[in-house]
Amino acid sequence: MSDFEHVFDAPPEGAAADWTIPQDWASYSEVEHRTWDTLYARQMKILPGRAADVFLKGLTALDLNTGGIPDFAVMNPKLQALTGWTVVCVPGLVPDDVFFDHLANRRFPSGQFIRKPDQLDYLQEPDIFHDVFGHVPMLSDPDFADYMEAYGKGGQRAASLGVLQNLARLYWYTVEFGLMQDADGLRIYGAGIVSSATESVFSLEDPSPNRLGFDLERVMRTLYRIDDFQQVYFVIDSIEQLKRDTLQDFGPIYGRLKGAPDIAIDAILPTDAVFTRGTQAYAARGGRF
Ligand code: HBI
Ligand code: FE
Repeated sequence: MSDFEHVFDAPPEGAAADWTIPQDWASYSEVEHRTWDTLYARQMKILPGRAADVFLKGLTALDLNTGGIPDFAVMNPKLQALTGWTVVCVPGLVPDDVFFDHLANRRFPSGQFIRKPDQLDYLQEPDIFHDVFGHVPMLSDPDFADYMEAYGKGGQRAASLGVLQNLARLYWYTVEFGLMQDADGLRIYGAGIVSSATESVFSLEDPSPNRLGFDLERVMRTLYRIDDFQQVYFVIDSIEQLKRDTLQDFGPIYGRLKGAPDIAIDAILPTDAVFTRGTQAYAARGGRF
């Protein structure tokens, strides 16, 4: 199962058996380095007061704003010293089993390429800005680092049990589009949000989406959209809660999920903790910005 269209079935020319390729940092053009700088500067105008402290702290610790696309040879020793994670380059989306194997071994696969100057606001495939700016700061937090490794290991098991779509929803609504109740209010930590100028604002401030308390089984039953702003965001109390909830044995949960219907993307259940009852006006007018 994959949500995306452009997944090859074998590593392309020049890629290793695990789909990794060299970053070849010297090959990035001036335009590509400037694209990183533009995106970085734009997010830094938006994220203070919106991104979770843990994300901003990780971003600072990794020093990703030294001019142009980060060189993994410089970034990786810092990340490795903090949590034992490293970042490897891949050509783009990789098959699920390859993705999980990297995560299970504390390697985060990042796209090698960066978006073109006319794609600053939206692209569906994860590029190096989404993968490094969006994902890597959180990997400097020890609890989140453990959570991601557990997700990789869980993915291998979920695939063999035929419940990968349920586990993929957990990833979507936490790692990609998660919100957190920080000491000072609601904050974003999901990589899909913090790497997007528009969704950084929409996810917190637009009256359209529902914002609901995180509940593991509920999230695993909830449909999602890959091509537009989310219609529902789930709020965790802390990374520690996420880690605690997900380090349990998912066997009994998978057993219950088999008989349980999916939950609609805009549903609010009587059991939900409601932070915002959204108007859903954005989706009702057809969405896409
Ligand atoms: N490959 N490079 C890359 N990045 C991803 O986020 C990714 C992937 N392959 C599969 C995948 N994500 C998801 O479909 C799994 O989490 C289920
Ligand atoms: Fe991502």
